[in-house]
Amino acid sequence: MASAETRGYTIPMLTRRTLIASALAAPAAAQVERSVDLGFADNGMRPTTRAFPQKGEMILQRSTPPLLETPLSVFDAADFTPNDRFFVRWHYPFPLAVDPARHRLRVGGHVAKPLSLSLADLARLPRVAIAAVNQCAGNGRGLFNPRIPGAQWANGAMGNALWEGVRLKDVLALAGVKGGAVAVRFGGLDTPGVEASPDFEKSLPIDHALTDDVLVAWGMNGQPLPLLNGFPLRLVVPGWYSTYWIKMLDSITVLDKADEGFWMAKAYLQPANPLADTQPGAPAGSRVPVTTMRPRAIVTNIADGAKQPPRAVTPVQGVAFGGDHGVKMVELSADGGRSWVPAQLGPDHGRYSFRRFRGGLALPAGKHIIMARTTNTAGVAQPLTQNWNPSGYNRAGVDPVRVEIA
Ligand SMILES: Nc1nc2c(c(=O)[nH]1)N[C@H]1C(S)=C(S)[C@@H](COP(=O)(O)O)O[C@H]1N2
Ligand SMILES: [Mo]
Repeated sequence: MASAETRGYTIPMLTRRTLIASALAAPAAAQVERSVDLGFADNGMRPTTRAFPQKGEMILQRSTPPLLETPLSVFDAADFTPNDRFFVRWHYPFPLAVDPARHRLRVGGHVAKPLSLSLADLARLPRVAIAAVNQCAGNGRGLFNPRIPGAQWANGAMGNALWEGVRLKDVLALAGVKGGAVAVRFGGLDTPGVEASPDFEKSLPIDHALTDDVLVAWGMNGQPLPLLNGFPLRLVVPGWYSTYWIKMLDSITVLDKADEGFWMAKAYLQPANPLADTQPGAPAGSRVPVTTMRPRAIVTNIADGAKQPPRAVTPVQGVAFGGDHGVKMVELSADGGRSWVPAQLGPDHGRYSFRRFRGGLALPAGKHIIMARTTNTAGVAQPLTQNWNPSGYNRAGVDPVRVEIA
């Protein structure tokens, strides 16, 4: 395999042969490995499974269409989430194999020249790679109080990868965006099956679609995308929730008016304030689409409710990300936020990446509550109290970790 130098990373170029290999995955019936406790107020036990193609042990939230969650211990082990442990979320049934030689990306709508691009066509554009966190807007929904219907994720509906592909703006330039464009809509190979259900399509405002960091990606951590993560192409929108990161991408449509489709106009809306925060039972008020992520720090080496042996200093480590900015700092507290000690930050892979942290707290025997909070490079600090909204989006507050030293 040849290699390309992009932003300091060496990435194997993806040949047709490697692309085909990854499409051979076939689904298998879900088999239970063990049970894990996701720490919800109730009903938090979930089985794990190894039965999905190209996936190792995952927390099984739903079999069809699959919702597979990454165990926290995976984030504790590396800056980049391995492809075979990366979470999976599909709304609708999707093809179980895709022939990359036949796959076409259609670019149309409000453009000068509609196109149908093969993977080889795309590979002729300048290649870029960006490390970025892919996080479901509903990550942590199962931890909200009061509880909220929907996928009951703990904090494993996220992952960090090095995404390789081409810039969306370069693809759009090939087709020639006409004046008056307002938005760009993206669709994938999955279909609702039920006729009345709307296709899963999402749009970006034209200004954001033309920024440097939005990619049409085929590579993930130096490998082709796993089938379940969108082989052979997906949109990557660093800093934005992954609802926009359309998988098995096969259509790009430039719009000259706002996208009134169900998944933009009716779904993925949140209260119109920075923390998407409201009171249970309050009137809906004005709502806006879910877009950028908030800064979060997640402790990964101590499970909520765990026992730890007495030590002079109890190590606390985890992953942080700054939302749509870099991580400036991570701090730890064991006294409800009255005092904080800084944690050390691990390697910086760019503003959209996980940044691991490691620190310690002097904890005497007994019960404690550990808090980790991050502040991003725009100066936005993670709040100590949890936000709440009726869809369970945008979980942004500190997740306290109960620990007993004994
Ligand atoms: N084609 C398609 N793309 C999609 C979705 C989908 O249902 N279909 N779900 C979105 C949502 S809500 C999430 S959270 C991410 C999950 O990405 P992953 O499965 O690679 O982790 O895919 C996004 N892209
Ligand atoms: Mo999602």
